[in-house]
Amino acid sequence: MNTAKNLKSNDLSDYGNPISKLFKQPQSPEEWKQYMLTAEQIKFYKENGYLSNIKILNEEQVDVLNEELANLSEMSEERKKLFYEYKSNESEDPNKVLFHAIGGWRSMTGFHDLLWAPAYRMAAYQLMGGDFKLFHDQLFCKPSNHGGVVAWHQDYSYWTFTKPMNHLTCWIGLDDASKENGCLYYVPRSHKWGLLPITGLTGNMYAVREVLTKEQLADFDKKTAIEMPKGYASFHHPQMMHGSYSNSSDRSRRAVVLNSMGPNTVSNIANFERMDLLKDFPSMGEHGQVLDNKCFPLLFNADKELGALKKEVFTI
Ligand SMILES: O=C(O)CCC(=O)C(=O)O
Repeated sequence: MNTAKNLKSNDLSDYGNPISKLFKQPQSPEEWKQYMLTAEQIKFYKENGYLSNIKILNEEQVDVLNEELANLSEMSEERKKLFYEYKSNESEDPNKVLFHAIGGWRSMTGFHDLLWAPAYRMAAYQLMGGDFKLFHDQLFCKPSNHGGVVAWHQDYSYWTFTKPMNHLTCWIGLDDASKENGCLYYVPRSHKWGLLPITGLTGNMYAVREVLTKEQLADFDKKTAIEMPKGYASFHHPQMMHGSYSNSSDRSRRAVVLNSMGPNTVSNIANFERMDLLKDFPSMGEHGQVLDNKCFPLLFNADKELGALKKEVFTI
């Protein structure tokens, strides 16, 4: 069990630092080196819009997070209210199940501390090209045999209530992910297509096809499956076309997603037409205001963490 002692608040967003010993933090700039991405990896991300197979969690850490997920059914309604969104089944197919929740870091110690996983923080710093804040986290879990799809989409289509587009997604598997149990797929280089409209997340896998050009449709032939062992991550660009098929295998496919943003990201709610979706989200403040409250903690401060080493660290 991962315990955090002497916490006064049940709302873990009151803690802008790790609260347990689950992730050992580097104690010097030198200790960050072991997590650094190479220049080749950064180049790959830039060209293709994603970078996969980055180890973030060891077995013990995966087990702790999965135990917290297993205990979710017993969580009090009071605590569940800390989630920004909680859908036991978001699948539009009545025969399938897709658990999707946003904001789990506010009520589960392990998921809170995951935000400070050093391998995640270093890679995200390099791929974002600077200091960054938490935007939000997400859980996407497909049970064995009848796990639902996540339809092809671009993340930023859903996030236009913030600007500029300076976001990064990190998908971390909590089960070994393969084609059979519904792993993530990408269309390499699709981050250069420009922004597409929302066409639905959990119903028709191919709904997005209606808004694509002939060339973009042809690019789908190059789609690539991101098969990875549990504890490994794939990072992607906010305009990356991605999705995942159903799970009819006899294994579950659970994942946690960390969404980060640049430190000067502002609220862009003036013309946002889906404000109802944000009703339980942290306050977005006034239109044009920097997102700056306890729910958007700064996760990496390069001057503080890296000091003089900062000059040697490749970023995008
Ligand atoms: O876990 C999945 O299948 C989908 C995840 C996703 O859409 C994302 O990471 O942005």
